[in-house]
This record gives sequence, C-alpha cells and structure tokens, in this order.
Amino acid sequence: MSTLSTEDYIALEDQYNAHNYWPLDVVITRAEGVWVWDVEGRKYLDCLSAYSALNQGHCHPRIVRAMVEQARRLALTSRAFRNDQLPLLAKELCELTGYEMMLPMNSGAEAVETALKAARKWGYTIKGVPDDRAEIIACTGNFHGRTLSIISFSSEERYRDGFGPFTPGFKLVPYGDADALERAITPNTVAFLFEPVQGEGGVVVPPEGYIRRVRALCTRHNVLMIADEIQTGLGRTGKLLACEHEGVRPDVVTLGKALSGGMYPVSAVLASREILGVFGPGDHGSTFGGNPLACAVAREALRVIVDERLCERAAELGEYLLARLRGIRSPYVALCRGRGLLVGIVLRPEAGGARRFCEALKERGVLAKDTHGTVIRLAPPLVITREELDWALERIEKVLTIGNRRGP
Ligand code: IF1
Repeated sequence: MSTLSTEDYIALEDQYNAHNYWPLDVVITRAEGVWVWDVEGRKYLDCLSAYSALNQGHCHPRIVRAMVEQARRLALTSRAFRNDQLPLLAKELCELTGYEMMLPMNSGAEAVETALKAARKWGYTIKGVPDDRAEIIACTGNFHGRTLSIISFSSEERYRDGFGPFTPGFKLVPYGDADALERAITPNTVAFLFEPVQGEGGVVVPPEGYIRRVRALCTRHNVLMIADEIQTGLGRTGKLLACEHEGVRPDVVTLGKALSGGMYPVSAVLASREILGVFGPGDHGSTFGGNPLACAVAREALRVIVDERLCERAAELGEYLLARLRGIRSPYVALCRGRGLLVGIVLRPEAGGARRFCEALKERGVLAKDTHGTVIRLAPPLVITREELDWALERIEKVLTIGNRRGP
C-alpha cells in the first residue's frame, strides 16, 4: 500500500500537471483484467477500458510477457534501420484484416493525420485533383484526435476555442445523412472520414444502411472512404471492424487504442497498395512508429483478440448489456443505445448531467465516464464475464433508480 493518500496525489497533480482533464477522483495504482485498485486499496470494475484501448483487459498476462521479453531484447531502432518485428506485424495485421498494406504510427491522432495525408497525396497523384485544392469531408459530432489539423474540422467549439488559425480543406456534413454527403462531394473531394459509431459524439449508431450508402457514394465519385476504427475496431462493437456490420470494406482504416491492448501507444493505417503507395522515402514518418517493442506488443494483442474470441464475446455480451439496461425503469434515462460492448445511457435533461451519476457509480465500485455531458458511456474490457456484467448492472440500476428527485 502506498504512503501517499488519494488527496496527496490529487494535490501534486493539481500543482505540477496541466489541467487539461477533469478526471474522477480515483487514483489507480494497479489492475488486472476488468478490475482496478486505487491507492486506498478499494477495488473497481473498469467500464471505460481507457476509451476502448483495453479490449483485452488490463495487464493481459500474454501481452505483458510479450512486452517484457521484447523490452529485454530490443525496444527501438528508428526506421533508419530495419527490425525483425515490424515485417511480422505488417503481415499479420494485413492478413487478419484483409488489407494489402499498413503504415504504423503511435497515437490515434497520428494515424488519422497519416490517413488524411495519404488521401491528399492520392488525390493529387492518382485522382488528378489540381494542386492544393483537395477537399476532405468529415461529420458533425466527429472525434478524431487533438492535433491542429484534426481540430480544424471539429464541430465541438470546446476543442477549437483559442487554437486558430485552422487548416483549410475540410467540410462537415451531418453524421448519418448520406444525401448530405452526396451533395457535398465535388470533383476535388478526395476523401470522406467518419466513425462507424461516434464515440465522443455520445455513442451514436448511424441509421441502418448508412455505411453501405457511404460505400456506394465513395465508389461512384472516386472518393476514398476512410473509416476511423480507432475506437470501434478490434472487436469493440462485436466485429473485428465495425464496418463489417454492413458488409462494407472502407478504402482506408485507422486503428489504435486496443491495437496494443492498452500496453503502449500503437496505431496504424490500413489500405491498398495503390493508396499507401503514394508515400515514398522521406514523405512521412515517426521516430517511434513501427518500433519493435510496439510491434511485438501489437502482434500479441491481436492474437489475444482472435484466441479469446473477443469479437464474439462483445457481440453476445453487448446484446445482453443493452437488453438489461433497456429493462431498467428510471426517471432519468431517455434511451440506451450502442453496438457490442460500446453502449451509451442517454439521460434526460432533468437528470442534471451524467457526471454525478459517474461519481455515484464510482462510490459503488464501477468506473464509467460521461460523454457530451448527458451520456454515460459503458465500454468494459471485452474479457468481462456475464457475472461481472451483472455485478456492474446491479450498481448501475441502483444509481439510475434512486427515488429522490435529486438523484444519486
Ligand atoms: C481524449 C472521446 C473516446 C477516437 C477516434 C481518434 C482518436 C480517438 C475515433 C485519437 C480518441 C479518445 C481520446 C481521449 C478521449 C477519447 C474519446 F471521448 F474523446 F471521444 F475514446 F471516446 N479517433 N479518443 O476516439 O486517438 O490520439 O487519443 O490516441 O481525451 O482525447 P489518440
């Protein structure tokens, strides 16, 4: 047990760390599977999974072993030299997903930036768009990361306020509206970037058929379909890639988060040889991208997803979770929605915001995070058991049904 208390850690962080987050006041010191422990020795069930980075659960023993063994042997070469892990990850990831090539980066935002750069270059060199005229269409309510170019097309004022001037060349259309996408496409449109389920947007599942219509429009107008599967990919929604729910293959896919099982920042862009082939030596890169430690960890993280049937588990348990949540009679809940183990409880305006429900859940041993102020997001590790889900549901039901008007 630690000698510093929760309050001590919070005071240190407040003093020395930038305040760009407002976390729940739980100081976690260790974890295993779906469970985490705070510095006071209290135990919690993690229903956020580090925003879906922990699909395989905390500190998965196989991934830990792969990481430690690789760390002892070789951690970083830079891409100035080759290493013996990158080629194997590339082959295994491409074979698993059915894409011809990948390009490794570190954070999700870097993968998205890479996809956008590839799309622009593809537009100029292959589609024939005039220099500096490429347009990329994205969706209202999007979340793709925090870099300047990505926030340039955010519809969330909070993410942009004070950070201008912004990168030009982006347009927004309403999420879920394929007609609006068709109207926005011009001869200079090189790509459409979207999330198969919007996470930050409040766990928004698009109308049935949307992803198929997007595919058809992108094909007809020679526009690259870029699916940001950083949050939805790798089993979270019940399929390896969420676009599979509509039988669709995007031209470009971004992956991150669970690509390392939460062990290390690893991201990647997947696409055809034609698209990723636009990059030549020196066009793009990253000191840590494709490093052997990242690649060894990602290789094992992918094998765990397959061996433990995490996609199937997410599909089965997600259906169960949503049905159970929909059965809760609560004066605060407007509706529950989601796909697989990515679920949102949308609260009514009179509920007074999702934050206080997340605080109340924390007091009862369940960690969840509000999104968009009014949605409680539930995204436990995909290794969760039905019994553990029931344990969480019991507490969620209590918090959502407490009788007095002021709630939990
Ligand atoms: C934060 C949200 C989740 C993502 C998609 C790219 C990225 C993300 C679809 C960038 C990252 C995280 C980042 C985290 C909060 C968060 C989040 F609520 F903001 F929307 F997960 F739901 N594409 N999402 O969801 O990946 O560069 O962070 O590795 O606080 O920024 P990153």
